[in-house]
Amino acid sequence: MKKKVFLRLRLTGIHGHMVKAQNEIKDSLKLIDIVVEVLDARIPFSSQNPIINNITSDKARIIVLNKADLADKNVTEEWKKYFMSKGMVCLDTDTSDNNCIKKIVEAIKVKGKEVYLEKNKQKLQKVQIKPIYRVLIIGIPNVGKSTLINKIAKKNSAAIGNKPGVTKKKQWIRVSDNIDLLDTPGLLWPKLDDKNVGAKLALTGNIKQEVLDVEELACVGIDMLVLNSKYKKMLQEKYKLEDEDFELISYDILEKIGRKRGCVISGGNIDMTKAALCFLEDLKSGKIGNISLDLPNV
Ligand SMILES: Nc1nc2c(ncn2[C@@H]2O[C@H](COP(=O)(O)OP(=O)(O)OP(=O)(O)O)[C@@H](O)[C@H]2O)c(=O)[nH]1
Ligand SMILES: [Mg+2]
Repeated sequence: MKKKVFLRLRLTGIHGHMVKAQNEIKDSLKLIDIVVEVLDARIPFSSQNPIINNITSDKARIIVLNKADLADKNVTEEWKKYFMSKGMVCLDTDTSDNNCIKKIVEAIKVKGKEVYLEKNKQKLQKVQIKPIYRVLIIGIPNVGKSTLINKIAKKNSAAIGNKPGVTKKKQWIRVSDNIDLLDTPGLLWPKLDDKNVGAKLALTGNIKQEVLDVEELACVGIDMLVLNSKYKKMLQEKYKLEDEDFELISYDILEKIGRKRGCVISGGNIDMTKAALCFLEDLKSGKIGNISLDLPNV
């Protein structure tokens, strides 16, 4: 069975509410001391919104590579080196790990103090004894911004959910006596014309799967994994594929995966939509292994 693989993104409707979110964030920036940009550790390049760079360029910034528990650890280390070489503070995190949360709070306090001292250098008035650091948490949908805030606050103040677009409006949350965090709706750039970026965002769950043809997306995902010998091996082990199976086109590999995953319908045929959904879920949730889809400097 053959099928031409071409990924079509149907992304109508994103533009309007993203522009609104962007304007809201611009308004809030006046109050902000530090910007914490949350990226998906599996796709730091594809999950970095260039608009965020533009609207926050004059602010102190901390880069958080979240969901590091799902990413390829060596690649994440490379990304940390990359961001640090650009003079940024960069931390990799898994929001279920309290040590990661502590490190973020520590980094906010260090940066906050720097910003505060710089801001008050010229002023003659008495400086506050305990300044309050105002922190904007920003990033594309579903990277874990609200989860991170709740963990830092040690309470459920922000709504979370495993789908993009859970946070609808900005919300200030006091997380300690001297840190206020501003949770914002995920900000996705309106121009998603890079086919690879769109696919990577969908493969990691940062844009809704419904806007894509799931079978095509699964094929693109398989192609990406097969290109990397380490990930190809993970795929082979997970679905008990034979070496010869990799001579097939991705649609036929998906059919094999569907068979292994029990997506069989009458006549022994494979329900390809179900096969695609199973594969995509396995990939997204880390069941195939720790996989990163973006490498630094590519
Ligand atoms: N594996 C893993 N999952 C995480 C991590 N942090 C958050 N999540 C999950 O990611 C999903 C999205 O989390 P949210 O905190 O709602 O994401 P958000 O960035 O606030 O999303 P929007 O409000 O839609 O912009 C939830 O299912 C979280 O449980 C992490 O470090 N590792
Ligand atoms: Mg949220």
